[in-house]
Amino acid sequence: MDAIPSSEITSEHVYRSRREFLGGVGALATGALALSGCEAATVALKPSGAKVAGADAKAGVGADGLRKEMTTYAAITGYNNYYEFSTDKEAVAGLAKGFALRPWTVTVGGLVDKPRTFAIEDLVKLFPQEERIYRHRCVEGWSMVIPWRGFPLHKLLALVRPRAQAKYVRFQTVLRPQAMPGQHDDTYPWPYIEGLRLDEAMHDLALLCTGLYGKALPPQNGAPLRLAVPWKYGFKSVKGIVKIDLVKEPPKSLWMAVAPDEYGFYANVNPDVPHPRWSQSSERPIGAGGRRRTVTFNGYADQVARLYTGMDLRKNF
Ligand SMILES: Nc1nc2c(c(=O)[nH]1)N[C@H]1C(S)=C(S)[C@@H](COP(=O)(O)O)O[C@H]1N2
Ligand SMILES: [Mo]
Repeated sequence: MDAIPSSEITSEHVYRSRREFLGGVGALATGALALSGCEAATVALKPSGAKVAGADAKAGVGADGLRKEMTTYAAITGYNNYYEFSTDKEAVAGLAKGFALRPWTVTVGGLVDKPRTFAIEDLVKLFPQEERIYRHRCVEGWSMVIPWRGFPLHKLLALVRPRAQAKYVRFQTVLRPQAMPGQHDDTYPWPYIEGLRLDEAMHDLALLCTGLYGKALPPQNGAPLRLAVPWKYGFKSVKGIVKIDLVKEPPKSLWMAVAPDEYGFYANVNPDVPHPRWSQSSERPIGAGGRRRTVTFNGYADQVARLYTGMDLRKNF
């Protein structure tokens, strides 16, 4: 892995200091950053190292046992799953370096009244960019805590006016084999496809990300536009988005096509449903050492459990 330029390290330091400052002026921070009732906000107001009632601040573990300390910029940008570039997590950043992010368009269509194609630079100007700290749990059993910048997906969907027949949202990653060496590996049916049920996509926690640690999103993290769905396994958080379609049927994701017995459509984080090849009951927080227990919906149950009332989450895994 390449050495991290000092400019980026400085930026992380400044970002963390700003967090601590905001954490110290609760009322202002609440107004500026918080989402009422969201764990994202709770985390945002407890910067690493800050004194938090009932928490082990040093270890970054809250009273609820959940990790709240942000993963370093170096780890978030140096340990990546982005199979279009490589299946080697530490090789992705190097291979993605210089990946062209302009021109870039995002087409939003399908069962909508107002289909549109946006130039990415216009799209990011349409909505205020928010900062949200989310936990990220990869299906492989590792986790991070990531300070994203972005805007809720529901704002974009509202703009195109989904029709009544639209029940699901399908996301498609860019197809650019000349710049993405992994797309020559035909074990995988490129382009990468992911999907959400429309009500999941409309949930305020579903975030379209444009930045990380207060700066532009690096290519290895899915620039210029990637999804973060923090209550689901990481593979649902599709990167390099060029197309979003409102559809009638559940989209077949790349992972469902490759291994339907291992990867379901829902992929909600669930410590009680093991992957066929490993347990999901605990996770390895990157940069923190040791293992932590994994929690249902990755700790976002209060916000999202209502989406699944009456569903058997073992069958709908
Ligand atoms: N297009 C695309 N999106 C993707 C992936 C991928 O290989 N291709 N990997 C997924 C997986 S498995 C994870 S864990 C996250 C990793 O995001 P990060 O590298 O920003 O942490 O991206 C997800 N989105
Ligand atoms: Mo993942």
